Amino acid sequence: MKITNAKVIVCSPGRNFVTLKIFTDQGIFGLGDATLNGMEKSVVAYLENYCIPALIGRDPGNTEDIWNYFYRGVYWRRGAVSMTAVSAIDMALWDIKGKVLNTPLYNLIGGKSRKKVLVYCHANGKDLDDTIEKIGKEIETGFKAVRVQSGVPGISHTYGVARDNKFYEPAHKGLAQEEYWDTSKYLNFVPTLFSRVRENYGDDIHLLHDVHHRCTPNEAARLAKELEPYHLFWLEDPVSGELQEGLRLIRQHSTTPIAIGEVFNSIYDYSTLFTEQLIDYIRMPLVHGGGITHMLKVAAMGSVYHINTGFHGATDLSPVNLAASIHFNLAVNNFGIQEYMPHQSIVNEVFKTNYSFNDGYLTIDDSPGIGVDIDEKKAGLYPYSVARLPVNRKTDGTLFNW
Ligand code: CS2
Ligand code: MG
Repeated sequence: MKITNAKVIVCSPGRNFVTLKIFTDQGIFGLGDATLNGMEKSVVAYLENYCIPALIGRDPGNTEDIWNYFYRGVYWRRGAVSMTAVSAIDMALWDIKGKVLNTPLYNLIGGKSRKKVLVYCHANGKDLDDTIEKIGKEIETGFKAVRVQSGVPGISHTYGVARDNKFYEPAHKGLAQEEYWDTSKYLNFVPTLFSRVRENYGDDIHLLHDVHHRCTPNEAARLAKELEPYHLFWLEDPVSGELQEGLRLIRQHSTTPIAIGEVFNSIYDYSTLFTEQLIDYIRMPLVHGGGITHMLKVAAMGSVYHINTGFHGATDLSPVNLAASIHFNLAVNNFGIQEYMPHQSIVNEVFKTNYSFNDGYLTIDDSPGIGVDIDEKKAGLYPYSVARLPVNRKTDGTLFNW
């Protein structure tokens, strides 16, 4: 079997998505998600100029060799743009493998370790009362785990909170907007928020929170310690993860579980975090973490150190990535939780999906491969439009992590 061609489909049903479609000489094709929010066109250029010409003529069954060709074989390897391209190629090849063998992806990577995939949703409100109300609605919808983000008194736009009371979508149309940030106001507010949430909804609901890289290790240690009484499922990205050793300080001071890595793209971003058991959950998703081939190794290494998966799953990751993640989550033993931010309904006009949500869990049908298709005609109706993530400054104007 040979790869005959591949193409990149860029569309924007409500938000931008990049999809790689790989064709074979047996009429079977595979799909991979290649979306890197706000940097879509860089991945498109890398796939079109470098990867696709090198894919043609290869046997799509050789997923390990092809993965290494685009990782080890590339002198300028790693980085978000290249790893998103590698991920898309790998995902599409596993999709083809499943279709050739007429079996769903999960069967190729261990079969089902569980019946369904626990997910968490987002609840975010403009202030404390609004957030409390939003959490109630998510619990009524059936969610067993809720990520809680709230507007902070004294900060005009906080990460993760929808503007104009619409639902929260990462990225805004046009070039990057600037936001302002005040860590001390944030740190003073968050424990009160979680105390109110537990008071209102009790101990059974799983609660998560995303710091979005905004604390120093010392500030993060304070926060993790002060949140201990509210038993979070996890505290996410308490610090930006570049300095892996920085996580030691948080660990020494608190038992609040830590999730990190939605911006990581390699097993080496995790090495110290794993071997020193500094975290509890892997956030790096299939779409940016090298696809199924690499993430199987990351999950396996994590399992040695009691670390579970908790993949990133915001709306800027396409339905192809979500479906592939459900297969993966069904299969690996050390699955923890999956982020599930349902896509706008317009997305389902373009992507034909095979998963469903019921009572806090996602399941997937038995279509071969990943099981998602793309309607290219419909995709053509929604052309790419420039959208960027915000840039963040401290209140005095100093540039800061977003
Ligand atoms: C986030 C995302 O879902 C999350 O945990 O941190 O909203 C993230 O900011 C976006 O996916 C960035 O594109
Ligand atoms: Mg996050």
